[in-house]
Amino acid sequence: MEKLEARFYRSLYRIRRVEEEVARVYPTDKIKSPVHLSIGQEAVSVGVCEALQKEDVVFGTYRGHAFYLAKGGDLRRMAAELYGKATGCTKGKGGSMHLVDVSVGVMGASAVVATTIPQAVGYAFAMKVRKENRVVVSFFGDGAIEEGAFHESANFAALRQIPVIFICENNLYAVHTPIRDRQPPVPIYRRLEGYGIPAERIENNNVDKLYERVKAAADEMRRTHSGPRFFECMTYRWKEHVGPNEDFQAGYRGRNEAEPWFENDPVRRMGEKLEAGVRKEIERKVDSEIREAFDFAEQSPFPSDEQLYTDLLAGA
Ligand SMILES: Cc1ncc(C[n+]2csc(CCOP(=O)(O)OP(=O)(O)O)c2C)c(N)n1
Repeated sequence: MEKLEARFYRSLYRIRRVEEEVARVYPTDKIKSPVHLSIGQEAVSVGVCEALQKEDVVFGTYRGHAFYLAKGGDLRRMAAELYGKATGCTKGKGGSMHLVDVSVGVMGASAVVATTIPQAVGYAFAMKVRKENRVVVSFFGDGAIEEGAFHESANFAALRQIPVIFICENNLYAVHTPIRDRQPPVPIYRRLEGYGIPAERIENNNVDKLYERVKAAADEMRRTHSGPRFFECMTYRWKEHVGPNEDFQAGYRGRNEAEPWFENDPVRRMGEKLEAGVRKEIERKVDSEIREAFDFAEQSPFPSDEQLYTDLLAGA
């Protein structure tokens, strides 16, 4: 069986390179939707999704390329979606912020902060009622903690012992406002004690630790149908909030703060654990997959006029 490190590296490198390609193409205006890149934060999606099984499901946010790919989403259909093409995973109507691939358990993403948290809890509640042995993961940022939807969801999940794993990607910012100006100085995970939800913090983009802890939690949930868990994952966004560029000149954070995160790059570090030949072969295959997927996106048609009116509202 393939070594865990090789699996991790393929997923980490693939997400990084896809997003670098998005950043490269973006100025041409061929990508028709705003993009919120996860460059720097890939370890969270990879650590979590590698710990899940195919039939487990994830809900997430507008910063969704990483979990979409880590959970097994189709890269060609994702690239086409960014281009607004009919072959995209939501037929070109959702764009980067609304990626879905139900066939691999990517249940959806939303541009509205915290809105997919109650959806994840509701889905997990239905699974519990049906006594299914699956696990639901809800990804969200530190900003979502400030929304009522998060607290109502946490309360309900604790009360009904719903098998949902909350993954808070704490990158220290909501758009340009640092967490210290938005929240009391108590670590997020500690605040979950108030709901009686077991919670812990994973420091430092630590993909191995996150994998190990989420796998243990998911396995236990499957076995015992136990209630919610919460992980606060410390990570850092390298690029601007929305768009393909760096923004250290914008004045709300300095490059010096980012330097330790650059030095501790989990993609490079995982690659260094592999034998050079193995690493190069992974990179070669991923690079050619990306070229092929972006060509597919470029060559695909836009939706026709008639298609623009389908799939917008559920049938009455
Ligand atoms: C309900 C709602 N309020 C405000 C916004 C505007 N908004 C978009 S992204 C964002 C910051 C969210 O930060 P965080 O949840 O930490 O996620 P990150 O962007 O850091 O991944 C805000 C306030 C929104 N999209 N939805």
